[in-house]
Amino acid sequence: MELKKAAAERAVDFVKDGMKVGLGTGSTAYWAIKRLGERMKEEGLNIQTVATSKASEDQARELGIPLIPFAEMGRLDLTIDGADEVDGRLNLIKGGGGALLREKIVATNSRRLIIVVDESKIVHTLGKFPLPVEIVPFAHEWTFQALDQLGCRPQWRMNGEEKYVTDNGNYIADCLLGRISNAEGLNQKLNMIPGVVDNGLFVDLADTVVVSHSDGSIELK
Ligand code: ABF
Repeated sequence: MELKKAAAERAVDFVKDGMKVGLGTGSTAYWAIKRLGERMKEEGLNIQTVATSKASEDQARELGIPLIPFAEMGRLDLTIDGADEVDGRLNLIKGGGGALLREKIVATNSRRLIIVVDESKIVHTLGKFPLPVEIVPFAHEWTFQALDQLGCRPQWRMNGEEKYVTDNGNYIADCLLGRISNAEGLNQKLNMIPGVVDNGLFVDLADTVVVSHSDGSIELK
């Protein structure tokens, strides 16, 4: 927890008065949102935000952080979000928390994407973390088969006995790839399957990665 907090708080230093900021999702982004709320109180920081999940939206609302609707977000100055894996090229796997679609839309609409992670998320090659793929409910069995035929080893994400449902009303298949040698190619292949809404590969989207280390240091990549 302390490591996640340290990385998140360092990233919030990049937020300046008047910015439009994208709020990420997950237990690391949580600390960034909390710190933004503190800075608003302490310094009178004036920002507008959009949230990548209902959970983050609720947290922002509780802290009195102004939220703007997606339709009005325009281009964001900065987004701070977590990740499940980060490789040496700053490509990412995201979506373990189930918010990958909104996260990708918000990240793509941001001038700068800052990823906040502790050192455990840094990998040489992406893929050990199961890659989430968001799938529309219509004909989802067929889409699942298409993923299987691609060699993705998909498994439905479950919520008890039921399939997990995203904030957008879709399902998620987690793909047990092990090793992703060509993230860009796989990203394109997956998103060409009809029924796939998007997947958790974030290729060439992160501008800065803030990594907290167990020796107390913070690294900017
Ligand atoms: C979101 O939260 C996701 O894209 C990623 O799945 C997850 C990271 O979780 P945490 O910060 O809780 O480890 O950013």
